[in-house]
Amino acid sequence: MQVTRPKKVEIIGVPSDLGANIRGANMGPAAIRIADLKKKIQELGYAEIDRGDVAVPVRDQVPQEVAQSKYLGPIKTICDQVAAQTQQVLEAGNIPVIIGGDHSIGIGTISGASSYFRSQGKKMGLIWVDAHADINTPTSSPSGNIHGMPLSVVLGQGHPELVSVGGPGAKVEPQNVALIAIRTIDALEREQLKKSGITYFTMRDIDEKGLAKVMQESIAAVSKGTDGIHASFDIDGVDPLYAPGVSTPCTGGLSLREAHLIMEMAFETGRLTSMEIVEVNPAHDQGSQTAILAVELILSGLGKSIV
Ligand SMILES: [Mn+2]
Repeated sequence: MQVTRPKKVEIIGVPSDLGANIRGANMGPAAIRIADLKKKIQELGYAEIDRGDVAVPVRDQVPQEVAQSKYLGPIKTICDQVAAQTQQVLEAGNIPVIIGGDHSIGIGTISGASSYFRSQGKKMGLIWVDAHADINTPTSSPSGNIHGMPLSVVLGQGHPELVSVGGPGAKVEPQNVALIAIRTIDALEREQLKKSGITYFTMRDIDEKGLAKVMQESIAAVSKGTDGIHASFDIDGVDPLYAPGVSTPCTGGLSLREAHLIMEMAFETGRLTSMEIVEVNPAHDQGSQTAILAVELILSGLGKSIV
């Protein structure tokens, strides 16, 4: 007889917008919770533990020299905490769901998940959904904002303080990374992307191939030789028509159903071990539309299906 343990989801809130120059993503975790995240996860049949929010300094209280460093020190401290918590949840056999917060927090989530797999001599794959490539380095970035750099960092490049979160070096291998829905890339970042060795699909690729095919190819890449998959879903990957509450909206994005299909197909691999939804910015939202979408995408990633 098959014995199944009760499935448990653990929420980690990361109310930080320090990685962005546009403010407001720090309110994302509150808006996502208010959109009934807990209740809806429970309705899906999971036990749910909310671990609360990771400590984040108040932006207006941070000294000016730290602000000029683009909040590098505080972001490192935040990511260290996120990494430790993500690893703890995986070690407990539970599913970490991280709610942001700007995308710099992905340095923490991915480093923590990677530490868990590496401690067992295993590897993980990474599905990254985004309008932007987030693969800038301090030398390629026009703005220096750290939320444009997390993918580079987890591939082992960029600020050494951030690369060292959760242990030294790259946290994922480029052949196990799939970047989906990109459509706005900085000039020097384009070179970074091309030489990175990751699999990437622009919106044009999605137009031509269809999202199901893009996901099949993505899943093949992130599954090769790995034992788990982390989904890092930047809500700005979705078209602003459906997700207006973001800091950096880009038209020409994913439709509502394409966004869901990504999470549904990721769940169906049976190996989606952790996920995060980032860049919900309630200061730019229309009503709670974007926070509600964030909850719905999490549910698709946890196995909610139409029938
Ligand atoms: Mn992003």
